[in-house]
Amino acid sequence: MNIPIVRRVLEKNNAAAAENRALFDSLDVRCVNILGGAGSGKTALLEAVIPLIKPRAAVFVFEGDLATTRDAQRIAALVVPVVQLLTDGGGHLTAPHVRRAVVRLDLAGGGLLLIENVGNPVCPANFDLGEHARIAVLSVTEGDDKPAKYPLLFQRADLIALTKCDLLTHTDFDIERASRDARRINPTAPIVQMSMRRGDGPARVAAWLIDMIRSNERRTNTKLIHA
Ligand SMILES: Nc1nc2c(ncn2[C@@H]2O[C@H](COP(=O)(O)OP(=O)(O)OP(=O)(O)O)[C@@H](O)[C@H]2O)c(=O)[nH]1
Ligand SMILES: [Mg+2]
Repeated sequence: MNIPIVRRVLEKNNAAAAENRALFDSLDVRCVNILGGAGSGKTALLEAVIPLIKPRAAVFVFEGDLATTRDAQRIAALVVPVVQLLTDGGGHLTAPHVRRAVVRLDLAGGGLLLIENVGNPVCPANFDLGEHARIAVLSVTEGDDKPAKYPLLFQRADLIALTKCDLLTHTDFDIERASRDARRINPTAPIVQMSMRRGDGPARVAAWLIDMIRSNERRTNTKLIHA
């Protein structure tokens, strides 16, 4: 007798994520998943960082949202290939969703694929998309207790961006407290204080991303486009 088996959603997702990563590796594409709460400044970070990377490497963007193509339109204004991934109410992107979108881009020349996940500090952290690295975004207007309250988001991050630092004086956000809690969960990820309003931080994040592309190129022996 055949017993029906329903696999856990995460197991299915992890298998698809492994396939995505293998595909990205075969194409010399580095993929970065950008996660954080709604309105934390993910798209603003991309808008500030992409122009700094574009002269050095091909950049592609997936924009994850519940509805609208507004973020994709903001990215398209930077003249980089972008695909809007709509979840129609879902609170996170999944690896199969990313896989379906990959065919929309010509990734054959390699480069950097930046995926802005759905604005949500909880669910996206559970879903591997096949990325090589994660950036966790926390704005100072969200409160300094968030690294302790949403540990998975920060635990699995390779870089933590503290955004909207120009608003620090208008909040009770304590950078020391947030950093200490983040460090306890994740001792190694760099914590970058950013303000897209003032232009603080994007150069550091861009350098970190370019470094990541370079290390991969050293590994695979391919070359960066030099400006
Ligand atoms: N003061 C200040 N405002 C910022 C900064 N970065 C972003 N904002 C504002 O914060 C709001 C949200 O920014 P977005 O970049 O759209 O945030 P997001 O995380 O992409 O939002 P979702 O995609 O909806 O989750 C916008 O009104 C931005 O103008 C910053 O550094 N300083
Ligand atoms: Mg956005």
